[in-house]
Amino acid sequence: MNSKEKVYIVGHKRPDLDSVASALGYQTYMNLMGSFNYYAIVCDKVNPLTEWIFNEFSTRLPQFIPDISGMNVVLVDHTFSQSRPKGWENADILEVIDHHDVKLEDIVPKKILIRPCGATSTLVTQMMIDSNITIPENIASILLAAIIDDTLNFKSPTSTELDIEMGKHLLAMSNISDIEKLAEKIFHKKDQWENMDAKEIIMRDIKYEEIEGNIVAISQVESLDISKIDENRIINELKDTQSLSLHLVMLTDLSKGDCKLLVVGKDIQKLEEVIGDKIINNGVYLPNVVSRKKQILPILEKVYKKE
Ligand SMILES: [Mn+2]
Repeated sequence: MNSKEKVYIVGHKRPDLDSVASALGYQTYMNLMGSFNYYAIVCDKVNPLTEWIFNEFSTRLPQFIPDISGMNVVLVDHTFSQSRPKGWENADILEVIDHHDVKLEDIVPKKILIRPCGATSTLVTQMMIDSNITIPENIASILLAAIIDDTLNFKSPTSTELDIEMGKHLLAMSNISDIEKLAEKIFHKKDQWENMDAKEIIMRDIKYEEIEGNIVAISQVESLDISKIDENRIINELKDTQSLSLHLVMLTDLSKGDCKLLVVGKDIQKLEEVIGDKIINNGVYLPNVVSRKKQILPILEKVYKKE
């Protein structure tokens, strides 16, 4: 590859704000470092929060390209093949940048940056800070919004010192005056569940995992008041379409910092054993649980590794 060939930076399917923000952040970093052949793109429709944040900070959304076949790409905010954009098998994946668990046995990127922290936007910010780059105000604002979104305003157990440190740098370069107010707006923007049908609620933020050959799914539904969400509609939809060992829907209450877990699947009993509680009418309350990656996934690993 010569240095004039285009390289596309892309987040996962069903992109969240961090996925889009970190792609644009990395493009900005590469451009400011003198590489003008890097372009952020999105491979799927962005969510309403992302649309609102980009609009709020007067920034155009990255170009929509649904198929990355034949392209040179940098994957941000994901590594799992299920999350990769369409056509990844025929793309040249040069680089990955992510803050999740890694699954790369099927590709060999030349550069890999994986660090457990709250957001990919944090990692991209760190590159710019380490290179003494002054981040443009709109980009700093969008990156900060993405970190707030992914770390639940630095309150999630996935949030690290690095997120807080980079958050401070971004705040200084952004045009955000009140971070608490922005966080509140972000959480309200995400709280559109009442207007969605059950299938949409389940699919909006879903992650599939394979644990010891068992396929499970965990949907994350974050709300300021989960009592407004109709649990039965979701449970019925899960039952109608159920084909997994376990499908969990986390109804995460952002104001209380806990979660009602909805569960459908053949392995409910095994799950009860691990959490030490009864799942009644396909639901169980979990105090102080908000994180899919740090809290729910380890429970599922215990369910299947005991066997
Ligand atoms: Mn992320």
